[in-house]
Amino acid sequence: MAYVIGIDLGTGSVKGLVVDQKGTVLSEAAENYPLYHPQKGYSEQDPADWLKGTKRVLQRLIEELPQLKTELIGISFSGQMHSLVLLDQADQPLRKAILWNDVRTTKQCAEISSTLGDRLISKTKNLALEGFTLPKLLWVKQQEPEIWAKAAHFLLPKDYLAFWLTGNKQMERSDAAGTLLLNVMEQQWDLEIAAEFGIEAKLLPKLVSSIDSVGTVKESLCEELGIEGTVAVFAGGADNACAALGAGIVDQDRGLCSIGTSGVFLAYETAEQNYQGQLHFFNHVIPNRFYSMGVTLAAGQSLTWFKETFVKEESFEALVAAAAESSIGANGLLFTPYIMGERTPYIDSRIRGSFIGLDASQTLADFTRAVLEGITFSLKDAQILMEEIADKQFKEIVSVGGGAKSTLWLQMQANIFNSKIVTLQTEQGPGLGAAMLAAVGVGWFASLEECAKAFVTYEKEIFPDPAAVEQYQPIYQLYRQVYPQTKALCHQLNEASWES
Ligand code: XUL
Repeated sequence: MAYVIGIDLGTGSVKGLVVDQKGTVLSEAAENYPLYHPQKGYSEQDPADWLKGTKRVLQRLIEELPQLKTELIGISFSGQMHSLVLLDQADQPLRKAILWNDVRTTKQCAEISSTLGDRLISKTKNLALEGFTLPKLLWVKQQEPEIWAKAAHFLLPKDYLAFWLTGNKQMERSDAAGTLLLNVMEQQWDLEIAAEFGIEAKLLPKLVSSIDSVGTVKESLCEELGIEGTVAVFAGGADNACAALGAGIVDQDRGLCSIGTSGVFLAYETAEQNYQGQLHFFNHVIPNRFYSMGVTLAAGQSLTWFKETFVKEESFEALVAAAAESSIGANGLLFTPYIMGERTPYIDSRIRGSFIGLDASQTLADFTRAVLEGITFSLKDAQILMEEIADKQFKEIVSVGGGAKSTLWLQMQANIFNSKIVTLQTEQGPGLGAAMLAAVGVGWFASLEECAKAFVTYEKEIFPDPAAVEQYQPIYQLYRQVYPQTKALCHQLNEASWES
């Protein structure tokens, strides 16, 4: 038997999955690591923790399945996007990694937008957001010149992991797309942008594609782990692209709705689109393909906040199931999930959420239902942009994460998106996408599409109820008015100081 491992280097933990040629997951292991917040808005991680965690994951997988020592043939990765790893001449990290959810770079984003003007969207297909990598590079250059002077290479988290495993440095394109230094359609570094911001070309790593081989696991590591064979390492992909692959988003027929802490609505793209930065637009892990994506910053987080604040003792399952006692439109209550600011369709870090239409007759069930509906409406905003700007017509939407765990919420998605919803038989997230990259890399399949046919199985199918679809339409139109009508108020609240 032969096996591959998919490693998902996330923000909270690193997870590993052992997969065989049929796509069966034989074993899983995960290791957590800390997040550092040295100042408000800062979010950092120690790259050494990623390596320690990954080594432990590999050790645990090998302990559980000792045949991996001789039968493991390939490894690939999925990684948190955008986070900056800066290395010196001797390939040592110069500082902690500055993560995708770090928001210290507002000034650098403004500088990028004003310097590049229209070129920003035409070349990178995205707007300058605090989370992306170029603003982080500029921040280090401006705020930590002594570190910048020693910078010899920059990598993204999973590329650093590939370097640790193989000794070879490169950056893979679906991740490079999130740096704002890649010309997304040409799939090459944009040397004009780099030069404009004083980033020397030698800092930019060699670009590779997701299924490209980037070497083999180093001998010293094989010895430490007890691996006797040769293990090929493949470049891997950005976590959202790998999650899409693992959910079978390999053509235009299927969209993806993923509700975790944040929520993502994602579509496969074959060509350039004119989203003007309202949606993210990145390279897919499938060669020469792309994906567009809308992000609701606090999707599952809105529900968690609501539960923890008002009904801590209740379980999620019971709380969500009880929302069935309410009805479409939550008895006149609307919720907007902007409790952490928003990305799509409004890039606004100062907007905040609201409950609108509070009435003395409303119950806990109405409030819970309003939260579920608000999160789903927010993801529909991305779907509408895809339909209106790119004429997308999804045959079905794959629902994963928290939104796929409740029958009520699944039916709500079908009614609000007005689309058939499907769920996955076993949900493995981006780690399965990473394993699929390795599976194609080692030659088990001729293409990622072929691998998806073999590895991804759908389970439930939920169809929209035409009467409910109609009832939701005017409610969604009201929801769309909440942002413009609360924006000024929220910005003023945000600026006001309530300290006495
Ligand atoms: C995408 C983004 C996040 C990270 C999380 O633009 O910022 O989804 O990839 O890992």
